[in-house]
Amino acid sequence: MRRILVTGGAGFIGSNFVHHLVANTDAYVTVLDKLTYASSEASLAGLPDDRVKLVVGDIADAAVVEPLVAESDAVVHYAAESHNDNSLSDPAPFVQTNIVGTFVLLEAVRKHDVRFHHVSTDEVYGDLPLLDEVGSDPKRFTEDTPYQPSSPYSASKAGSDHLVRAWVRSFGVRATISNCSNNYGPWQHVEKFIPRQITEVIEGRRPRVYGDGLNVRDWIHTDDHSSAVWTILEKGRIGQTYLIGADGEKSNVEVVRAILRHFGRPEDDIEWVTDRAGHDRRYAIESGKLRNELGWEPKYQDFDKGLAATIAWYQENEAWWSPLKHETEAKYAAKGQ
Ligand code: NAD
Ligand code: TDX
Repeated sequence: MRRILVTGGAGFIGSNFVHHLVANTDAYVTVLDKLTYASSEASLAGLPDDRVKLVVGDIADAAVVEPLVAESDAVVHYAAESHNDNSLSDPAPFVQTNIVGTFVLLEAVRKHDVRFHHVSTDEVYGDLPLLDEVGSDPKRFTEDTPYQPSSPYSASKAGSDHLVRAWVRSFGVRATISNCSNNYGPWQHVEKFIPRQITEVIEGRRPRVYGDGLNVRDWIHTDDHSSAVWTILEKGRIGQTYLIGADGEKSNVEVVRAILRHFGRPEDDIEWVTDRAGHDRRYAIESGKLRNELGWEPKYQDFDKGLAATIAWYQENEAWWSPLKHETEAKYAAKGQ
């Protein structure tokens, strides 16, 4: 796998994977990215020109996709519309990019018999009850959990997963799928929960928490997501799905309190705002298959340490996120969030 096409490689997680490839493999990387509002060319700065090339284009455009796939040994597919709140305001680009875009890529890898890895989310499984609602049964998602997506975003990702599974079974496409839990780390857009709260506090406002704040997310550092995807690409069995998670369950209010503590602010200095429609209650990943079968382990086992490093990164990179902040907050303000 010398030549790897990374779709969405100028986004938060895709760009982290490109850095991972350059640092840990001898692969040549082509990034195909439409450079939407969520992308950041700066996240790819400093990478060697003779190893990484950026092509600006749409994954739903077969004329762009086909020749790039034809010259690749593998495609790792990150490109997506990724934010649940946006999918509630305007679902159309989610269906177009996440479903139609994945279809176009699948047709190209089928034609040229190229290895494909599809990056997806645990949200395709819907949600779980909170632990105190189920007593002693700490149920988590596994590869066998039935699909039950809640939002236009998660439904579009579920649709894309189903397309990949069908292309494997019907056409023999050499594909794997991973479904990962919530990522955090540098270069995440300020619309997302952790960067939004860090930057609200840096700008002197209160963190803004939806509903009762008891919703649980299973946090993983994006470096660990990248090493897991590379492990699956190298060693995963064709046609298989692997869940990626690092045992990082935390309620939203716990995360916000950790951020406030870090800045020496009172732990109850929270702005409680309108809940998200259809808000999933709890996500939790059982990642035994990936760990036992492929020998993967996360490096970031200490959330507080990973969070402190992420806060430091946002403090040092205000020039990057500050221009994105105003427009993002204006959109939230219009919805009372
Ligand atoms: P992101 O929004 O930060 O980045 C998405 C990238 O895709 C951007 O660079 C954007 O320009 C590009 N893109 C969007 N539409 C495109 C199109 N039509 N053609 C080409 N490029 C296009 O997203 P992210 O958080 O980095 O997520 C990356 C992938 O990982 C997504 O598939 C997402 O579903 C999945 N995922 C994300 C998380 C998470 O916590 N963020 C967790 C699990 C899975
Ligand atoms: O301001 C906020 N306040 C708040 O309480 C925001 C932006 C979010 N939240 C809550 C909603 C969720 O319970 O925080 C939690 C995390 O929210 P997001 O960052 O929007 O993530 P989530 O909806 O869980 O989805 C994320 O993880 C799975 C990614 O955005 C998806 O791309 C990925 O598939």
